Amino acid sequence: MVLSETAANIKSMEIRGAGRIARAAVEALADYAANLDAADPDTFKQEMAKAADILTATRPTAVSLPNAVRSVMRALDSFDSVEAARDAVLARAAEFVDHSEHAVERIAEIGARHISDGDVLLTHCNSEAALGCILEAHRQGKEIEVYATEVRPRGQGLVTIRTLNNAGIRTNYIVDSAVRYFINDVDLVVVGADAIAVNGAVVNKIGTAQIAHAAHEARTNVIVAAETYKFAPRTILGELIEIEERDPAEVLPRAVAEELPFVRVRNPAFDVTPAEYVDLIVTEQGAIPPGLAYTVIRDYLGWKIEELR
Ligand code: RUB
Repeated sequence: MVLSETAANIKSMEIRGAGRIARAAVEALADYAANLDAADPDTFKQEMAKAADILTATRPTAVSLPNAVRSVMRALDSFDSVEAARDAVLARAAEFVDHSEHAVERIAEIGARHISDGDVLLTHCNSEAALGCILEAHRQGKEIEVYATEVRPRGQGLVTIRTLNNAGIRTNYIVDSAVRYFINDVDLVVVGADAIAVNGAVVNKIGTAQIAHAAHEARTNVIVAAETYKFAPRTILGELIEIEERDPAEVLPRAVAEELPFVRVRNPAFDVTPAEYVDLIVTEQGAIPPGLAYTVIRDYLGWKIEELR
């Protein structure tokens, strides 16, 4: 797929979910590098940087996207030929995709350990990392039941219930606002993440914070399944994670909105769940309490506070 097509598909959410977005961006960068004609390594690098910017500008919240793109672009640090630079990009991109796929499998194995036989789970949105844990627990023969939310306005819950149904997992499909009504029937909330801040706050699909709040009130545990590249390094500089606000027409048809001049439709795609509502973050490197988010940023993303100026 050409770069502009991948960028458009990420923006329109044809490609969606933080992990898939990261892998698609990396593959698009590799494809771009493979076909890029450049007179010298500097021009090659400049053109690659422009391509990287187009991809990172598509959706602002999923930090997996800039983290993945940066990891490929770092391969371009110093080269004396275009061919060597190209090979380095292709190798790094393949390495990232491979790492990402293995990370999801590893998270599934680790996450499944936290799911017990007989558990009733609740998930929100459509996260391959969160679903990986649920599917793996089921594969291990644990008897589980799932509540899956509808996920207004884009309805990602439909993708989730199809996957759960195809696996033969007993599933209850509920509207987003029914979470508190059912939370006492739930043993464990399992969700994914688009970004995790240094203080352990988790950014995920809009509604996650309300769910985690209801779970906290009901003393129901919340686990977040997230690859280490979902951690946001720049939050150690005090930067906030930008929350994407999408087209109001996703919530209310434009024709109806035009009849209501005093009504402004707001459509944030994500929200922030405070660390105190999160019990565990399952990464491919192991499960950590949210308070240890900095260690992931330091040890796996290579950002050390003592090296920041
Ligand atoms: C998707 C979403 C998912 C995370 C994690 O939002 O919030 O929970 O991206 O997914 P959107 P994964 O549908 O707006 O992209 O575990 O697949 O990376």
